[in-house]
Amino acid sequence: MAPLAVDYSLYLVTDSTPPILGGKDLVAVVKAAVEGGATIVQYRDKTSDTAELVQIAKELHKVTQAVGVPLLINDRVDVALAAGVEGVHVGQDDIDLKTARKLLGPDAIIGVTANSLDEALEAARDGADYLGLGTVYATATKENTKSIIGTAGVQMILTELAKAGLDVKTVCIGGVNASNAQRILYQGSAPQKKLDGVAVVSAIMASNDPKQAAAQLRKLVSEPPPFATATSAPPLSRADIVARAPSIVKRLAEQKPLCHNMTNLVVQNFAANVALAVGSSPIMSTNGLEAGDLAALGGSLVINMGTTTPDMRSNHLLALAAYNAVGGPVLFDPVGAGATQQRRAGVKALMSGGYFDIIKGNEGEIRTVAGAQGVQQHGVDSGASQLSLAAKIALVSATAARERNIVLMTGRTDVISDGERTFAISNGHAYLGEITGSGCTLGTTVASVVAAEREDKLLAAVVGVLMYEIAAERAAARADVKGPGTFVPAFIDELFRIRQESVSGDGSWAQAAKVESV
Ligand code: 3NM
Repeated sequence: MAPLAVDYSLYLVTDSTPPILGGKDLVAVVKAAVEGGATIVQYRDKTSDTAELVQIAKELHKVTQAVGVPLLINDRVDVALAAGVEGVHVGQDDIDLKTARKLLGPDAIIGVTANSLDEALEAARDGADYLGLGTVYATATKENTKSIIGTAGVQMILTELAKAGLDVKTVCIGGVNASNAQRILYQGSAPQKKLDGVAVVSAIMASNDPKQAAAQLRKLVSEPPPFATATSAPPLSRADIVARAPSIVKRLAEQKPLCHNMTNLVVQNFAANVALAVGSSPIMSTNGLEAGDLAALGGSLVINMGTTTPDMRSNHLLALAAYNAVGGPVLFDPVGAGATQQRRAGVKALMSGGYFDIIKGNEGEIRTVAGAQGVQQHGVDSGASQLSLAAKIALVSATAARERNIVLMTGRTDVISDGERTFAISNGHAYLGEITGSGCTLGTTVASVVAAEREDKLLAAVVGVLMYEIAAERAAARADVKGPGTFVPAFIDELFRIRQESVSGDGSWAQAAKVESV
């Protein structure tokens, strides 16, 4: 077995091809990278002749040895032996692990690429020191990758390795860069087993300043992302929620945080009015280029995928990155996610492009987010429910655990979970289904509350749902409400009234909460 002290946190894989290395000198780039903070290096060169490989490996080894960083050779045990480096990395089509171990001995570091659970389990059982898990995201650096497994695939493999009691080290590879490294470590890790690092090629090798690129990545991988939830979730009962909801709504009203809505053309005005009624300050900017300035103001963001266009998707991705960078809460409303190919692709692009603190949708939308095959929504409505309450609870909590966020599935009974704590909420009124934008403006309400209560985002989201749905019940019960048309203004009034009551210390509205821990 290899020495225990290997630091896998920033694993550099080299590439000598012109599209990546450009006109730079390989040895100089590696020197800069290890000085910047790369903790382990793999020399990967699929084209040079053997004599040249050995020569370059020796030069690289001088550079890595000087800073105490291990050097591995991709695929070629003979080159590793000839250059006297610390080990090899083998792919599934390379020399097998057991033979490599026999040739290199017990102290060599031997890593194996694993694209699937079976490959990972086999390599770990056969004594690999570490696994390279991937491909996380599609990458131009290696076009013939086998399968794109995303953070969900990485996390699943880690969970199973932990269950099998295999404590092999792991890094993940494919499309990792400074914009996503922290999120990939966060969402790719499992509760029982964390990733030990990220492996990158182009993020360092293609950089004009590889030392700075490595230093930036090293700093990023040593810290949790700004949006990470720090502590393990405290238990939460209905009584806690009812007791705390009014003070959270009061805080929202007092803070009046920005609620930035990138929403569809249908609901912009309604969403802005709902934000005002619940106590946040709405801005409806769809320009991704100004999202950085807005994110700095400390509010939350709603990304609503309705009436989407390719241009809007780019703006959504810019805004998502801006809010993720400062830890500003982001709610994703994947409107009509299962309705068209464009929207299914949109869900994938957004979910692999950033972190959503909360994903809110109807049954069809959440099933699409969860990855169910063959979900066909007819338009943006969910259609007839196909899942029992128990199945909804299982799906919502598993998806939240996988994404390490909060998932809210709306319906006659709403189900909401952070992967550990799950609640069913059955407030609301049928009129909400008779007006346009009720789902979208629920997103605005939840995002507004989360902007004011960030310690426990699940609690905040539950309070948002309750405020919204109890206001709907109160509005529908009014004598002046005769149908959906008169319901809308009364509903805005009731949201406002709940806010005013909370501010004045009357929290009785929360007694109407039909929420239970499930
Ligand atoms: N192996 P970049 S992906 C070398 O999936 C390699 O096994 C992969 O390059 C795998 O960091 C990959 O530039 C290339 O995206 C990763």
